[in-house]
Amino acid sequence: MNESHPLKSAVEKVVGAVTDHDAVQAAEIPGVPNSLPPQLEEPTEPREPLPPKPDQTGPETVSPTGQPTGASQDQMAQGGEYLTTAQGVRLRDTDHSLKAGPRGPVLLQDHHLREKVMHFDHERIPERVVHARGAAAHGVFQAYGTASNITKAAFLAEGVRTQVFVRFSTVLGSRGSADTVRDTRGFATKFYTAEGVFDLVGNNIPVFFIQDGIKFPDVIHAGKPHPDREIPQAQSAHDTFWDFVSLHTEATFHTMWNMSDRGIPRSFRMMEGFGVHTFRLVNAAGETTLAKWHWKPKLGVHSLTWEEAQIAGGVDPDFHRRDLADAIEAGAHPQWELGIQVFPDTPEQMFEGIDLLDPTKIVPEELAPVHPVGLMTLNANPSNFFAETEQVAFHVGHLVPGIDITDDPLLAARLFSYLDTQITRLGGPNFAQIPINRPHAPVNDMLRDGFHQTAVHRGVAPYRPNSLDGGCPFQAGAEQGAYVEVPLEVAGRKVREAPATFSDHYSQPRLFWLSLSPVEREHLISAYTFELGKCYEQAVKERQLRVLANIDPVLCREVADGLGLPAPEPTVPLADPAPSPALSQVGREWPLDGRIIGIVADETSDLGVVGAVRQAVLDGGMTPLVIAPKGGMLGGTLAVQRTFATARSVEFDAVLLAGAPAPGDDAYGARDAKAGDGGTPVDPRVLLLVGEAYRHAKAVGGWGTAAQALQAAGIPAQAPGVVTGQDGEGVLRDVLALLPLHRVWDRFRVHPDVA
Ligand code: HDE
Repeated sequence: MNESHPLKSAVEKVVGAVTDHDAVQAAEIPGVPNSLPPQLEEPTEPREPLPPKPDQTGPETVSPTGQPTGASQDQMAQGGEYLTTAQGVRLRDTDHSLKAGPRGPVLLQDHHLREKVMHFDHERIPERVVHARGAAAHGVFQAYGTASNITKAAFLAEGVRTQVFVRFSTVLGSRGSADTVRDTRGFATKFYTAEGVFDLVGNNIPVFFIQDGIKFPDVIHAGKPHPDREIPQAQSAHDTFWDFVSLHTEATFHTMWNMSDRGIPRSFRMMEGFGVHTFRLVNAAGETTLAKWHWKPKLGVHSLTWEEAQIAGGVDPDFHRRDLADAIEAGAHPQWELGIQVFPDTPEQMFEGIDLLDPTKIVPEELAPVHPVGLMTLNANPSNFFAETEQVAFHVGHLVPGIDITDDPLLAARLFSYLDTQITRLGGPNFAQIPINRPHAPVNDMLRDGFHQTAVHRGVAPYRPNSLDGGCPFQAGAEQGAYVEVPLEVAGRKVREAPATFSDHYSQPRLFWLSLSPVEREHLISAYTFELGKCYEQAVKERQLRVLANIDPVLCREVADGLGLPAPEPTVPLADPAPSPALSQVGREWPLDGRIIGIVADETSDLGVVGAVRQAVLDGGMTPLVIAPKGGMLGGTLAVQRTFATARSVEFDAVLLAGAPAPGDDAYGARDAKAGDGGTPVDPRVLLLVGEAYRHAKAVGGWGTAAQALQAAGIPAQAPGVVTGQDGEGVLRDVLALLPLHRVWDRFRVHPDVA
């Protein structure tokens, strides 16, 4: 994000020295669409397609059978300077159909028209049945070697670097739905290991709604829009969801996580990830250990406020997608430590009274610490969303030697479902050959033919045993790196029932409640009240209140109060668990990489100071966005990224005012309803911006005449997290000192009973 920014150097490479001020500043601010700015007039000379932007890459160029080709990624993309048919024949005109005379009928013989429209007609594939909305990035995982005593997985051996592709997602919404809805987030990682692909298909919440995979269609049908009107989109605030979870009380804990701040993350970069199930790790000696996977973000766990999430859903439905791509483009590469909680592999598969096969339970980190085993860095954006993010196919059954499954009944259904669903979604059984899914290890599988077969197999004997192909491929033994299932004893009566150890649905929700800070509890109360308040059916609300009564009386009473209903008594004795401080997101400090700082300025601001503050933000690894009354260059020197009309507070982690801008020329309701009646001495959009930032407990700062603007916005000068002064860079320093806590938590008022 400075002189050496990759986009700037790429632009320089193509157009020569970049001297234009605008281009330099554009290069520092992520988000431009291509690696070269377009010229104003329609180009008249052909040229090769542009390379991807420097922050982008594509799948490794291994062959469909996982073998290195040494080919450059350019060869996966289309090339040549002239338009062709799909058969490579050059075309003279793609703007007019072939007709019998300019006003005559279109001729059936127009092969180009037919090919073009035929292909377009089939551009869409089915979206994922869940997790349809997502964004992804490439990266690398480097192992610490700390897990080598308990797993022989080669990618976890010390110093081994493994390419990864990670897709984050929401669960309920359709592909075009908003990013910031209240929902669980998917966190799926594909490790292209030397021993084949390992997929860690997790969520940002450590538990699940159901204990048995046979209930997955039920919970998803309940959460998806109502089947008659197909509303509401991408949210759980409706009757069918609460009808189901209030009856199916094993969903209580997961529902509670969704209602907490975890359900509305600030960024994919600021989420934890969890494998949810307990897995079985195997070391070289064949010894086994039970383990749970955790991803710990280097930037900490951070969430939106509900109002921010709602505003962002409208003003920037791509909020999380943009955040991830922009951060990577800006060089703020997000990192997570992979960690494991480990438990002895006893016949009971229990730990401290917790059934490790129950995916609705956590093991508090205070009981079983998370041991770091490696570091993941996401360092490149995909170069084509469809080819990579849409076509990537994860599967919990993509395991490598050293990692095995347990008898978690939720995991069992997943082991079937992921392979199965790809057949519909990706149109046949050969999806492993799609470039983003190709293993980076040689494939010799005897699987043959099928739709979209892109390998050209040799040999005549894809069967075993054979002699015609010399008996090949041979089966490997464990010593040749074969995947060998742990030879466990299996016994039992054939029944359809859950174990008694799965029956406690309330102790851990109570543990969660007791572990949250007062502000987080308030957010939980308001989320339940909001969601149930959107339900129509009284019985559904009352039934869910009964569930809440079994968690905590204050939680239940406050929600009941908001709904205008009496609070019921608990039906089970309330547990008294020790709180788990690790569950709270409040109180710790985190780095600021890739944060967005809005700087409001106009012609009356001291632009030298604004420039210096802007540069200091860039130097701190963050993105400064200059917000001015109109676009273009402020004072002829400072590129404007947002105008008072286009800016909205939700985009910024902190807002700085370089003065108190007078109303812009367009500050009246008919032009911009945000401006209302106008008539304020400071532009009303600026007052809204800073007022919202203040309300959302963000740091706010200003210099020059900014104090007047803050006063006009009703922001008390002495309020926590409000910084004013005459020295712009000093104000920035004080504001940045507030940001590591994520919010100015003291600004939220808390009900005395909740504190
Ligand atoms: Fe999934 N899930 N799931 N799930 N899941 C899918 O697979 C399923 C569950 C998760 O970015 C589908 O390729 C069943 C838990 C993620 O492409 C499907 C059950 C966890 C993603 C499927 C579960 C997850 C999916 C839809 C209960 C966290 C997105 C498209 C037994 C540990 C992956 C697809 C991506 C996607 C089935 C429960 C995580 C239908 C049957 C628990 C992150 O196969």
